Amino acid sequence: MTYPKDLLSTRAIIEHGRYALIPPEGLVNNQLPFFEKCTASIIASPKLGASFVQYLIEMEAGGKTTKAFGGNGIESFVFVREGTLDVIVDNKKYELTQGGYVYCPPHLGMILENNSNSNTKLILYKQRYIAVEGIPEPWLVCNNINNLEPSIYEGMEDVTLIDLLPTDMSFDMNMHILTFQPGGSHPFIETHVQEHGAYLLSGQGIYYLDNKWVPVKKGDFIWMGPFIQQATYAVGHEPLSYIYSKDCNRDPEI
Ligand code: UGY
Ligand code: MN
Repeated sequence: MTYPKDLLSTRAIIEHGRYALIPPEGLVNNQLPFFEKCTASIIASPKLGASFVQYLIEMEAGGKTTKAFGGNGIESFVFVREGTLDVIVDNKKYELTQGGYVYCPPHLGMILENNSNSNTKLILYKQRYIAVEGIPEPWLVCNNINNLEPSIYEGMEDVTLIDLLPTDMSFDMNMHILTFQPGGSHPFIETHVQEHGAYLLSGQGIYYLDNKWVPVKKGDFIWMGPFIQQATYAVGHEPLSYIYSKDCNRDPEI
């Protein structure tokens, strides 16, 4: 790093409690307890207004966590953006490659290990599970997005959706991947109670957030709070694709 050639500027937009756009250029690395040979950027937390915590983690070769992440009522999720990862839950090892993921239910925690010779890039997520009497707890899910068949989104051939977790009442969250071919868009501007933590895996677009159009691209993170107006048009030459969280299957408390 050296002095910039021009005035300092940023595309980041932070509206506490409403929404945020966090581009990769502004990310700052943190050290976390029990994460060895890892750098972590915390991209969403209750301090922003989110009900969950989301991280971008880079694990060096030999990097690992030395204490279980999640458990005691906290459900967790890890997705491999680049490289490979071993995830150990309940003494069982799950070997992930790029596109692989593990969802860990709230009574279990996961240990992460990079046993390869190169860096691994992860998306990590945790939130407090909302139990409902009479509904069984969710179960561990391990898969790779390359094994899942995308479905056509809202009848639009150039937009596809992948659900990473089961659409079962036991689950109070899901992770999805939406992919828009250039020129593709949402069918309408959404306004809904659910939050999203969205990480852009590829492409470029113009995103409608809180009644403003904002340019976005690969590597950006968008937090959308409850009832924030949202939709996108994909632009450029590559599909716009993002992985996003969504809370589901629960009746809000009053
Ligand atoms: O599932 C969703 O709510 C999704 N369509 N939202 C979004 O892409 N902003
Ligand atoms: Mn939405």
